[in-house]
Amino acid sequence: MLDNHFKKEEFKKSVKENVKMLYRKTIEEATQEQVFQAVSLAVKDVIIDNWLLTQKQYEKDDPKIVYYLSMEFLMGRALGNNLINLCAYDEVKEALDELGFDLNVIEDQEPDPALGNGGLGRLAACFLDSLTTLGYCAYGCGIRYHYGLFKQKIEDGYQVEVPDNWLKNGYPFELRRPEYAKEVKFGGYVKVEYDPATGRNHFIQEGYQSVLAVPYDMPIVGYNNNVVNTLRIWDAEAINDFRLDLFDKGEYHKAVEQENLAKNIVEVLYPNDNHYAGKELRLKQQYFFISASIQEAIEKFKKTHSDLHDLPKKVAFQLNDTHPTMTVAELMRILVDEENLEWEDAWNITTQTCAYTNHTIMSEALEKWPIELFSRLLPRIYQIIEEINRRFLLEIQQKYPGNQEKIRKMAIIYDGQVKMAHLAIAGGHSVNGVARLHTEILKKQELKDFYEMYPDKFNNKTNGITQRRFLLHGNPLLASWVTEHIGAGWITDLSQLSKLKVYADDKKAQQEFMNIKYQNKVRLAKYILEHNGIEVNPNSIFDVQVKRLHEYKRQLMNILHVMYLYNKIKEHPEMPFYPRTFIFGAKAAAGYRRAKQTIKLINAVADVINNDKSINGKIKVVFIENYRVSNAEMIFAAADVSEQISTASKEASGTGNMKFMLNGAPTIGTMDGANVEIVEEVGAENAFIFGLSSDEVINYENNGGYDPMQYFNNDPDIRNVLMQLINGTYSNGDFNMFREIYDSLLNTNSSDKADTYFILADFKSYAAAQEKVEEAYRDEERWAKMALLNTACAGKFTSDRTIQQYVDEIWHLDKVVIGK
Ligand code: CGF
Repeated sequence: MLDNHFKKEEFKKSVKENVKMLYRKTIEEATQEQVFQAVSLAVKDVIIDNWLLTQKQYEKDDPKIVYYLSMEFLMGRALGNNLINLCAYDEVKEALDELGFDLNVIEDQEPDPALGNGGLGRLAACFLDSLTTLGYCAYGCGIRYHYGLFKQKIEDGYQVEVPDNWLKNGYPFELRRPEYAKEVKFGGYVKVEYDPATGRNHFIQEGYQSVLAVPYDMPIVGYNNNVVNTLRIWDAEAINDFRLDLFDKGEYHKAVEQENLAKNIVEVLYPNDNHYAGKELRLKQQYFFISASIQEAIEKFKKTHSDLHDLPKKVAFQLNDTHPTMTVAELMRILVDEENLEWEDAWNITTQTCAYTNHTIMSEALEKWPIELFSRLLPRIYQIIEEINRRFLLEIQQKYPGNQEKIRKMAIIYDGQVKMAHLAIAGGHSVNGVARLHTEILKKQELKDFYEMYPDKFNNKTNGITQRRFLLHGNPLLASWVTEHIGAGWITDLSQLSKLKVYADDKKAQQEFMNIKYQNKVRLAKYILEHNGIEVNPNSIFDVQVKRLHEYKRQLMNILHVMYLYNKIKEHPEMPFYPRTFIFGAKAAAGYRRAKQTIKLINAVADVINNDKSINGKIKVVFIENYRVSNAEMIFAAADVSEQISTASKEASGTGNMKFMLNGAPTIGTMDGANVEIVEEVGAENAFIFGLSSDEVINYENNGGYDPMQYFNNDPDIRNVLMQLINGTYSNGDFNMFREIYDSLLNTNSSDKADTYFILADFKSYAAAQEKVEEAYRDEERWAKMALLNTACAGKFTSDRTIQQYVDEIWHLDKVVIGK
């Protein structure tokens, strides 16, 4: 470990050597980026020793392995996090100081590996951190997208997407492993050959195109335990770069086809969160990384085990949403076609090995692939799914004789489509939601029929976050304060935070806590000034909503409320008003029109309000460009108020809510997702809850009866705000700029449903909750107590707890101790 072996002079020497080797420069001549590369290589060198040790221990202990299969891993920067987990952050900072460099600036040189969209991908990253810190043998399996999630620029208030070329300068923490490359086949047809010796049919894919999946490994460093696990992301290369034989025959197109297939497959991450786009390339991406990962897992298993029936004892495949559901069919293909197992045996092995996590009930996120596309691209996999479906339907018929409705609702293949969630449920032994409320909604509503048929498969695993990144690294001042008060145990056992509760009424502790918050606000204010050119007052309330932009998350309600407050201040300049800074950060999927209009609206409102001298800076609105993991850490640390205002029932869990809480920001929110459990932990008096309940929302959705027009007609404040969307107040007189948003709320022009996310229904209770926030904030002691208690009660929301529950109830892994 760096901590034990860390020798400052040696480290400095190795950094200088690396600069020389890599760039033929002295350290004095090197740029900050070059020093970043050199420092990272020096750190990687230490990590590799532990990586090797971990492999040796795994070989010796032969523990059960979990493969966390995910299209997304939103890792964030690695250097700082690795140093934290190696317990070498302060030492390296010192070493760099002596070399004349600032570790913070060096960390800023690292591109944010943004191989994910939002919560789902960041969850996967937190899980790897926790698995490794807890000492479990785990592989993350994903895709090495050449372009991660786009970088967001704001031009004239609009989002502009800029490609994220994160590999441009080479990424120092990855390791190419061509020796583990796998062939993945697409297209062609299936030839059936009867083998009289065995009496079995053999299925052979012919006329296909193939690509070579080449893995790159990234180390995942456990906290202070010498364990290093692996995130294995697959890149695609052409099998034989250029088919010269075809070229000679004049078939130039065919010759380049294989190469193009390889190039395209891993080129870019689809920028959708909670939304399925149904693109052929996406299906290729899914099969590509799953086939390579499952082939590799089976090959690895067979090196030390002779009987594939033992697979479930040694291997768990966790499907992060339906994106990796192909696992079920690919595993069946390998077991039946390549390993010659009987179907029933293969099915038992598969269902005992696979488990599925559901992350959303949003219907637009449900993956359904047209049969035509699926069977053309993956002919053998499609046949296998047909057979799975045939047998599954027989099971349904046996259980519910004559019930066609059940077949219609539960079939894996129906109406010309392959339904991935149904395959994932049938093909695994566990289905979990990501917060208690979400799991209950799955059981009662969305997956009711499946729950009725397989009640034992269903379970809840409330999400969590890693405190190592989101407190220890992101908020060093608060982290040190916590350690001074309760010791450092919280770093690996977050439940110990509850020991802070005794300080809730302690004036000195309160002051220190709020002083740290203030310093973090100053740090963020500086960032905002540098990046947005907006001066914000660190003494104002920092009211923050950072997350993906989605209608159900209701950034629109937030900004409408800002407009409403502004109107009030303009009408009653004398009324008491505690200064507030409303901070937004959000990327919208590139093709998501309404979301992009909302970004424009936020920026337009910011423009008007921030430049209105008459309100004396009482309100400021800031839209932070390019919200991502690295600036998120700083934003959470500086927040006073955490906006978690989704329409109840729509946010499966949320994880930003937990990061705010950990950093001492009370929640203003609906009873949705994990907010419910946050309130349970911290107490309703330390949060600001408002709005329709999930039952009320679901009831309106199922039975109708919601009329947003009533709110418009009966409430002059609401009417006023909505009219400002179409009277040019925020658009330099352009009546049409925000017309679509207005229409979406009232729908004066079409027969579509209006205000699908119940913004007008919740608006006034949101405004009332916001008044309570102000009242509470004015009372310094009360606020300090609330903030401190939020941190003290955040123990449940560590991903260490979540992972331990996955281990105990789904994966059943063995703990490994290095050097035992
Ligand atoms: O997964 C989400 C997030 N948007 O990525 N879903 N997906 N798909 C949910 O909407 C969040 O509520 C959840 O916290 C996250 C991780 O489970």
